[in-house]
Amino acid sequence: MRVVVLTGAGISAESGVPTFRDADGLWEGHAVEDVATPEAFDRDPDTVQRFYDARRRALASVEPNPAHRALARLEGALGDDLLLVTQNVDDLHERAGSQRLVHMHGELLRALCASCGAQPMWDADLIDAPPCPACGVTALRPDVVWFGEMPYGLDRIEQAVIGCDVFAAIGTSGAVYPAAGYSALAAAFGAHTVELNLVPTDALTPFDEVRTGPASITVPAWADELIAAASASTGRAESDGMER
Ligand code: BV8
Repeated sequence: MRVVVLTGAGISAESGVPTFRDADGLWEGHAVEDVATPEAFDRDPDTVQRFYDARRRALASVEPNPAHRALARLEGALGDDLLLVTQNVDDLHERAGSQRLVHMHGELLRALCASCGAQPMWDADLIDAPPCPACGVTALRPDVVWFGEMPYGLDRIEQAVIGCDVFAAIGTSGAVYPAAGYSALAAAFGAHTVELNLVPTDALTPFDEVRTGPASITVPAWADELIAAASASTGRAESDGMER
């Protein structure tokens, strides 16, 4: 059973990482076009650097929650049959143990050198324009995909979505493309699609299954069902093998 999971800010909400579009969301204090576009960075780099410096610093005080840990357990059971795609730029999936992971919108803990293209791991502030470790030029920005920029890993993601049997969208409002189009793509290729969210989103192509509630409750329950199904099918295959 090949599974693709797409996560959004909602999976990290219970860890204390603010979402974007909920009541107390990140965009509440900032207009998106003022902090998450290349034009904003060109116009006012300090505001954008401070916005991401604050979010990078905040990572030190948050922990993965049971939803992140459940997806790491699911990877342990499914191995290469699971691909975890996240729109999130926090490192909570990694800290929970997930390894088969694509950060399609980049990572807070990585910088990007606008001069040489290096993407060094980075946990300090960028507001003081430190030199790039690779080329020495003071041209480091957050390695985060802004609106109008090409997300990372699109080919790998699309291949996995087209080939999967189950597609789950967890804690995402479905407001941003191309991520928001993956559930329809999966459905078009015959996958069973599941949404796990506090509230159902009005996706263009309705999900086959919707589980509402906080991710820390719904994701472990859903993951444990898949783990049980995967071990049952492995058990059947082994017993068939023994009977032959
Ligand atoms: C691009 C920066 C060219 C990082 C972000 C059609 C095709 C392709 C592109 C477009 C298109 N139409 C429009 C576009 C352009 C644009 C776009 O989508 N605009 C929107 C506004 C219409 N897309 C782009 O520019 C993308 N690049 O298109 O490149 C291209 C062209 C063709 C094909 C391919 C490429 C770049 C998009 C990336 C933008 N960067 N942020 C950062 O600062 O973090 S977007 C931002 O929103 C975040 O990255 C975030 O990941 C993303 C989505 O938000 P969510 O994660 O869903 O969070 P949100 O707050 O919205 O929702 C939270 C959800 O959680 C809610 O549903 C809530 O109910 C739920 N929840 C809350 N608490 C809980 C919970 N669920 C469970 N449990 C809880 N406890």
